[in-house]
Amino acid sequence: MKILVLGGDGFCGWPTTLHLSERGHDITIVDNLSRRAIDIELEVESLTPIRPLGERIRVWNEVSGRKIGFELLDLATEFERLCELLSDIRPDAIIHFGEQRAAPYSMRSARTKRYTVDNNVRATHNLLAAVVAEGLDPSIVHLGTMGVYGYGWSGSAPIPEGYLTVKVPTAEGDIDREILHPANPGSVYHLTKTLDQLMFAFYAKNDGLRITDLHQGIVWGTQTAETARDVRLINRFDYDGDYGTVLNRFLMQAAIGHPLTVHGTGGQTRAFIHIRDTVRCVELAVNNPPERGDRVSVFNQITETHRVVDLAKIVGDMTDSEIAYLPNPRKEAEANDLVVSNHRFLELGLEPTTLTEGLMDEVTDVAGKYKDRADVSKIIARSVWRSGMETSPDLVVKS
Ligand code: NAD
Ligand code: USQ
Repeated sequence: MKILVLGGDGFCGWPTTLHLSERGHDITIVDNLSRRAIDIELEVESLTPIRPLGERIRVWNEVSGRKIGFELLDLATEFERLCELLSDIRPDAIIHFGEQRAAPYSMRSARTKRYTVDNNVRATHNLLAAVVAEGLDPSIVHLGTMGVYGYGWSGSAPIPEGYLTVKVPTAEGDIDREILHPANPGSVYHLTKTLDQLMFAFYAKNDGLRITDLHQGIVWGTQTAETARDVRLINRFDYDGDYGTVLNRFLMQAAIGHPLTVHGTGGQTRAFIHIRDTVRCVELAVNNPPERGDRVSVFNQITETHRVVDLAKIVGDMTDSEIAYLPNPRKEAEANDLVVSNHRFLELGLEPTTLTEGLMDEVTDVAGKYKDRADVSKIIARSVWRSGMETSPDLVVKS
């Protein structure tokens, strides 16, 4: 298949690109390298030494014999160029990872809130409008987030895959209707994913676009079989207070002897998936698109759920690390239930990588190996959800 990977230089996009290229697909990456620019803005680097995208692509060609195309393009602002690219390539599938994805970064300031909305909403809408304008019929696979559902709204009821059956009272009695699950975003970033959902629903209904929305949990791990083939193909590993996600942060903190930074009580329950399962799920979604005229196909792309404090205890016990309970910089429930239905991927044959597999390898092979690259002053999360909220001072000071 000819596949465009939007955001193919990022943490999920790069390993997905290599996974699909290895399986013989003809891939073109579209990326404006904004994630690398944000590293410069935040004065932080991936813990792993990622190479420039051109070098990554050349090395992949050397080790696999396969070619990957690259178009430096801003999805949010370069609509005409996007149309030209679509009409030149006429892709069979488009995988859309190309958005600003950190909740803390999206809450940092009025500027980053506006950037996140402008970037994400325009990128998604430009893609949909360009596909329609060019008269194409690719299957579109978008990376959404579990955070569109919010946390705790439905108590212990399992979160369904996208749609909820509700009873609508009428004069003739109740009628059953399936509606998009109510949106309950917890940050401006998560808000943009709920807006994406509405755009997808509209374009599926009005234009018959074939769209799959993958509500993915928090991704952990770093490497896949393909990114591990040469050190120059290594995937990025974010550990800073804005972009680092909770489990990878704990793994990195354990590796450098930093206390594990639990926000609040750690009673927040979240859904998780290993990066190796992310790439497999995206492949399954590309191979199982909806039909023209179908509603948006939604999968919950998660393999397990855990409380943050339990993750800290697992990592702490394994590595003899302390746990630090810090003021929570976010406005979120102290504790929540989370039961998630994920049977659609399991039925398609996904065999999940569980947390117990590979956790220690991550600490030693990745976080431990590159620990000297860590800047400890970037660890504490300082982007607050409302001005005036308390944050922790640094727990470890640079020597
Ligand atoms: P990332 O920031 O590492 O990668 C995103 C890529 O998109 C970057 O390379 C960036 O340069 C590019 N990009 C952003 N805006 C663009 C634009 N306007 N034009 C062109 N390129 C643009 O993020 P990631 O962790 O790989 O996440 C990818 C997708 O998966 C995101 O949409 C995110 O919301 C979703 N997701 C990620 C996680 C996670 O834990 N990482 C979990 C659930 C969902
Ligand atoms: N947390 C800590 N300590 C830390 C970091 C985080 O206790 O050092 C807590 C947070 O307060 C939060 C939870 O861990 O309660 C998860 O935070 P996170 O940064 O790991 O994840 P989140 O902000 O939700 O965002 C990440 C990705 C985002 C994706 C989302 C999937 O950055 O792109 O959409 O996970 S989900 O959470 O399922 O919506």
